[in-house]
Amino acid sequence: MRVYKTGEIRNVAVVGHGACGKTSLVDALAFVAGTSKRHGSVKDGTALTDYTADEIERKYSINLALAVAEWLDTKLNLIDTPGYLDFTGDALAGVWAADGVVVVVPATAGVEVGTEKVWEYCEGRGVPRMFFVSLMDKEHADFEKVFTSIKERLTPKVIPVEIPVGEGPEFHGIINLFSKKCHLYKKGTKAGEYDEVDVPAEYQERFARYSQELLESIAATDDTLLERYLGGEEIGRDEAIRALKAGMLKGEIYPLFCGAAELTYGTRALLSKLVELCPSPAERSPVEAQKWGSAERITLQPDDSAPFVAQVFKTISEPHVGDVTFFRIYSGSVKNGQDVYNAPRQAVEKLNHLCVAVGKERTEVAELHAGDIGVVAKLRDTHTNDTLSTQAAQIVLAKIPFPEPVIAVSVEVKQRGEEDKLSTGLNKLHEEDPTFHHEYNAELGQTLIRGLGERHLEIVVGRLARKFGVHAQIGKPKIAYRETLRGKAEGQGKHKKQTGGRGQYGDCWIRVAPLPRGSGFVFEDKIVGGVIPRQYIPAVEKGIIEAMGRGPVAGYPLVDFKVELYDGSYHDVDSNEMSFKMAGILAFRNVTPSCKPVLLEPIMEVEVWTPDEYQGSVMGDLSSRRGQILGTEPDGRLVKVKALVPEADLDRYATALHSITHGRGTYRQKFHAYEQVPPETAQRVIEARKKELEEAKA
Ligand SMILES: Nc1nc2c(ncn2[C@@H]2O[C@H](COP(=O)(O)OP(=O)(O)OP(=O)(O)O)[C@@H](O)[C@H]2O)c(=O)[nH]1
Ligand SMILES: [Mg+2]
Repeated sequence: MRVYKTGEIRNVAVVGHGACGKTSLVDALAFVAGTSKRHGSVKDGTALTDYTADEIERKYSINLALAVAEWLDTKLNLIDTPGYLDFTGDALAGVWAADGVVVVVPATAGVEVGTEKVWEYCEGRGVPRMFFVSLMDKEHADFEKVFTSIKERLTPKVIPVEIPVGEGPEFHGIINLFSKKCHLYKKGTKAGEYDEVDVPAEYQERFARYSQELLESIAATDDTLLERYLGGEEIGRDEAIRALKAGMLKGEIYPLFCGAAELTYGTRALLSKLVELCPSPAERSPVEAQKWGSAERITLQPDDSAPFVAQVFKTISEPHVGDVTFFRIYSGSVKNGQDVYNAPRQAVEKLNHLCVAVGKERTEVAELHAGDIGVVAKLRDTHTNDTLSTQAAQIVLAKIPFPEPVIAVSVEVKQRGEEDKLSTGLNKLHEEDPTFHHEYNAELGQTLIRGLGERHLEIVVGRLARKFGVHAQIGKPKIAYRETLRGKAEGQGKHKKQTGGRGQYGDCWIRVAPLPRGSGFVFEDKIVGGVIPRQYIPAVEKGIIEAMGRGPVAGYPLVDFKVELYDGSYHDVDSNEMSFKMAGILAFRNVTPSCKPVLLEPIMEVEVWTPDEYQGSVMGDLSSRRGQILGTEPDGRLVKVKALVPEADLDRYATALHSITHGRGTYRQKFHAYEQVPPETAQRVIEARKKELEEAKA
């Protein structure tokens, strides 16, 4: 593959809801362009950009992947992204690295949740977009319906540049509104070949209507053009294309194309339009960056003479290779083998074997120009979202705002002794995938992993086994229960041991009383007349603090109570700190069971956003989770439901919400307070805990 200059590059992300045909489209574009020699298929596991073992097995995309289509002396860097929301981090990364986006919408289903999500990402990045109505050959394909659904759910600024001839199994041609020609495909066409004919008579009326709409929409993006158009002047094709491109850059118009990637129908026209309409890296709106360690803002010039600045938007670790890093150059150029600098990590990295990627194949190149996308293996200290620059320039880009995890499960190794390997593996996986998080919770004695959905975490566990040889199983995260007291009591703790030589003697009397929620633990020294010598009083407190880690109800930490130390006795020879600490522990254990102890559980404040048709089901479900609805209010096109729900009843809530709202609901939760567990639930918790403590002992 030859090296392309900035003006000859187009970085295009292909995004859309799951299974809308993105991977098939990318494969077809690379094949029809001739860059890829085989027309692969998702079903057969041969698609260019679904090449990892996980993807071949499951037949859907998990990682973003690159392909190249060389067309009209231009290199299209095609970024295939996963559609499932569990992997939406990669869709966002793809949009981030691109200068233009193809939003794929299936002719059979129209706009779906995943389409709305990626649309949001595109809006956030302000990147020019076009639509591709895919699967036109499938049963129930309906072009008009999809066009309407885009207008209603995404943007009124969408405008068809092509219209299909036939739909579903009858789909066999595409009319181009610019060329005023119709392309008819022969059954069994290999690479999108067609016969060019005049617009068929029965399509003349539709053609005229859509052509007028297209011209009006384009003219509306430019005042002088509009004036001329209204004055009855003819707008030529080239001029219209130029205006369309300019309108796309301003986010004022979104052209729509159609086809069937598996049959390669519509792919040639799309390739040409990607070259013509997407901005080259030099034409996109400038990207801002910052000098490392200072507030100085810099506008990056997509120009070979500027300092090298690139952002890592994806890392994937491959068997026998290690980490493979995908980066997008925002300014400057880079040569194979060149040293670059990762300023925040103060690491020099050598770009050995600088490559471009086409699916799993990597081709070494001598250099890459400003704006291009490159791939390099075996960097030492560089991870996803890092900026690579030069030691002289030390520039950093704003980070890609990856989504926060919504679901947590616990993991534990199946084989004892593999804990270290587990934590190394989890660290590596987080560096690859910033939407995956993990932590060890010492209180619960559990490792928790967090991600964007159950499927996401399943894949992570699969990777742990495959890449790091750690076999782990997932489970329910434990709940950090607490205990508190509702009554007062007093009593003694006495530690006395007479062994051969010097004995042990400590004796104390305490009064225990509840405190308001959130007060913590208060210790009061009420000893008079030195019945316990000064130096032993802190030892009593220490004993109680140690003992309160295991409360009287079920061995959970006891909170919000006061202890008054008011009496005791000592022995001249046998008393020491250790003995008084033991006395404190014993006193706590003797007295607290008489203080009406109760179990507390964490209550979360949950905010759910749902389309209003699911509001009733969402609220019903929250109530069935012992939730208390606080209120509802409209929020944009959605309704926000606010509720207090015990954490114990929110296990895998993301999955439940997804199914209740057909994927359209989202939620956020934060800790609200500890509240008493109702008696029937408490009984269950206590029994489960007893079993757990016994197992831990065994
Ligand atoms: N009939 C028909 N089926 C297609 C076409 N393109 C793709 N498909 C099928 O649609 C399914 C999904 O295609 P993919 O290309 O994997 O879709 P995707 O958008 O990459 O899916 P995710 O990666 O899961 O988001 C596969 O079974 C394809 O074989 C097409 O043009 N016509
Ligand atoms: Mg895919």
